[in-house]
Amino acid sequence: MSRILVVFLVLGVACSLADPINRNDEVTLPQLDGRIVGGLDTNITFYPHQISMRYNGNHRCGGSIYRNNQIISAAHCVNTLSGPENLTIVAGSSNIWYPTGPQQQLAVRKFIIHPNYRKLNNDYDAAILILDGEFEFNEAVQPIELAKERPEHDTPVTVTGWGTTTEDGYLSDVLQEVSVNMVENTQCKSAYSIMLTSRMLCAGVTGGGKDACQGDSGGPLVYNNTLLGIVSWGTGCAREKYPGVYASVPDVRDWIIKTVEENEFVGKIDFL
Ligand code: 4AZ
Repeated sequence: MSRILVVFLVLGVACSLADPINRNDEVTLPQLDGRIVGGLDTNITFYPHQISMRYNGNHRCGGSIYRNNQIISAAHCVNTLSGPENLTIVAGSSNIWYPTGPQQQLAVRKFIIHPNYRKLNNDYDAAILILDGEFEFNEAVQPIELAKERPEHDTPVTVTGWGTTTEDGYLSDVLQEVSVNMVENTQCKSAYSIMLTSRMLCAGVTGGGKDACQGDSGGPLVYNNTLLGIVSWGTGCAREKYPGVYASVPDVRDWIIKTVEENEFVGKIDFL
């Protein structure tokens, strides 16, 4: 009896493995046309404030150059680290695997997380990284100014990075750019409810397909050549009705300016 059962079991398993219908059950994901998600290859000289934050040499997050020795990124990119050891900042290259020019790399001296950062919902998701040394500015390495206010609903804004090109996909080797539109917080609340705070802003496109994704975190959302947002979080990537969420730079601007001033000389004056 048990032998007959085993034969049936083996036959059943063999049939199900050979059955093409089973393979057709695999979920077919929508084919998106590019990277970041839905973006295009770009050149660092168009986004010379963009940096790659590396942990033990591996790309971890994006960020933006604010001063020659100071980087703006996301708190959640560094809050799980005990200190700045093993963090480096790479500027001046479009490609994270194969440098496209004279890229510059500096170690991180210290990082400062926004004092109101809340891990639970990523409120105030901003951090400043003070570098060990200074970047030399050129056409591929430049600072960016801070936006003073939010543009109105539907205004096109641009996000860049080397993050994954699909949810759970791979990082992009070439820097990606994608244009998304401002989504008012009142509307964005329909996706994120009480998780969305007034220190966050949302951007996306109707129908989805364009967004920041994992590895873009900490990187810049740019409007009018100013830093408007810091890539922060979202439900998946590029999903319809789930815009990307960014730390709103106009809402953490005063803290950035104060903190940058307080740390102006850290890492610069070693002889005092
Ligand atoms: C992340 O995990 C992440 N679609 C970044 C951005 C978005 C989602 C997730 C927004 O770093």
